[in-house]
Parts: sequence; C-alpha cells; structure tokens
Amino acid sequence: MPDIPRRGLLAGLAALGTGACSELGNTDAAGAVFDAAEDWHRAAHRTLASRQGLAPEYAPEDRSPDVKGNGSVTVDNDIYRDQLAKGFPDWRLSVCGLVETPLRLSIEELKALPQRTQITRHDCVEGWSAIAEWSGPQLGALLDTAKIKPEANFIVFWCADILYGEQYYESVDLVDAYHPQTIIAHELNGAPLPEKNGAPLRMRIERQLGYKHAKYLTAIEAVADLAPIGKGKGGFWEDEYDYQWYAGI
Ligand SMILES: Nc1nc2c(c(=O)[nH]1)N[C@H]1C(S)=C(S)[C@@H](COP(=O)(O)O)O[C@H]1N2
Ligand SMILES: [Mo]
Repeated sequence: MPDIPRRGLLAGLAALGTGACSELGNTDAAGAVFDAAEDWHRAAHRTLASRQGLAPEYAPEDRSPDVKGNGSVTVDNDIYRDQLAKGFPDWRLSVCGLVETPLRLSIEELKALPQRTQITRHDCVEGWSAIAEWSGPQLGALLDTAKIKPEANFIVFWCADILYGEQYYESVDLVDAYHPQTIIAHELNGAPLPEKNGAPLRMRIERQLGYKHAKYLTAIEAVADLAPIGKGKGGFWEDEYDYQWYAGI
C-alpha cells in the first residue's frame, strides 16, 4: 500500500481516538470516584482463588444457533467500512500506555501468536445469553510481550464505535487481564468475526458480564488509574448509565 493512504488511515484512526493511546478518552478528569458499595464489592471478590477459576466451557453441540449483536452492531465511519470490505488488511491493534515496548499488530500477526479456542456462555445484563466458540491469542501473552510496567493497575480497551454519541471503551484489572480465558478474539464459531459481533477483534473476558467484552477493538492501554479515562468510571456503561465497573460472574 502506498504511503499516503496509509498515513491517511492512521491519521483517521488517531482522530477516532484509536491510533495509539487515545486522547479522546482522556478529556474529563472530574467525577472519578468509585462509590463505597462498589469498593466493598470489589474487595469481597479479591480472593484470588475465586477469581482465577475458569468459566464453564461447553461442547460444540451446545452452541447457540446465533449470537445476536447487541449495543453497536455496525461502525459508522469510512475507514472502518473500507477496511471491513477489504478484510482489514491495514487494521492495527495498539498495545500502549504503561508498557516498555508498545506494539502495533496486524490481524495476521495476532493470528500467528499461540491461540486459545473456548466455547463459553456470554451473559448480557439485559437478560439473554448465548453459547459460542471464540478463538484468539491470550491478552496476558500480549501484555508480557509489551512488558507491562509495575505501575500499571488496569487495562483499558478502546473501540472504534460510537454508541449513543460516546466512544465505547471498557477496562479490567490485571487479574482479569491475565485470566487464561481472556482472549482477543478474531473468530466466532470458526469464522472471522461478523461485523455485528465486533469485527475484526473483540475481547472475550469470560469471568465478566457481556458489556466488558469490548468489540471493534483498536487499542489496549495499560494505565495506573481509571480516573483520567473517559468520565472516570472505567467504561461506557459505567460512565453513562451507572453500571458497576466490577461485573464478575
Ligand atoms: N465496542 C462495543 N463493544 C461492546 C458493545 C458495544 O456496543 N460496543 N456492547 C456490549 C454489550 S452490552 C454486550 S452484551 C456485548 C454484545 O456482544 P455481541 O454483539 O457479540 O452479542 O458486547 C459488548 N461490547
Ligand atoms: Mo450487554
């Protein structure tokens, strides 16, 4: 690909807050406290043993006929539409923030890493669930490659879509980030992710509720603190609709 369109693509992704670590996401430092009840809830779940256990995995015949798309089911920007049509040749996933070695990985590079395939149940707070097979590299391996710094406490997932006027993002702590079933999925039931389910990349964080599983992933940022990110509560639903940040299941 010639240089200029590539620069155009990268500049475009950066403008979406998706090129490297997002500036869009870092505008509002106010209002950044977790309430006491949530702190208690998180503390109660701190027991590592209970958090490191695997979510149930299922047999191929248990899979649901379809995994419906929820929240954003399409991404309305020209760069995304163009990349979707071409099979995402120029899509890059940034691993950035508090890491020694920032990474920018193509879909092919992500596919070349050791892969995990898991058949798991997705649970949405809206009251539906779906069993499906997901494949991709483990997030922990990527964080090890990027050499996460000791001051990092949280991992932020930046997304390409805008939902109800706000950029979608999510975050987890390092226990969930390094959980063996936390993968960057590029396949659903053995085929590339459909657009409605987050093409080309989406998180699977199997010990967390559905809204944590960020779709249309563009960047993974290691941070010390969530307060300066977005509106300070660690995710789209947390910022806009008061959902709990800790959504462990
Ligand atoms: N980028 C992005 N990720 C997202 C959402 C979204 O709207 N945008 N919706 C979340 C919610 S609430 C759920 S239940 C799941 C839905 O995943 P699915 O569309 O593959 O069913 O994605 C989550 N991740
Ligand atoms: Mo959801």
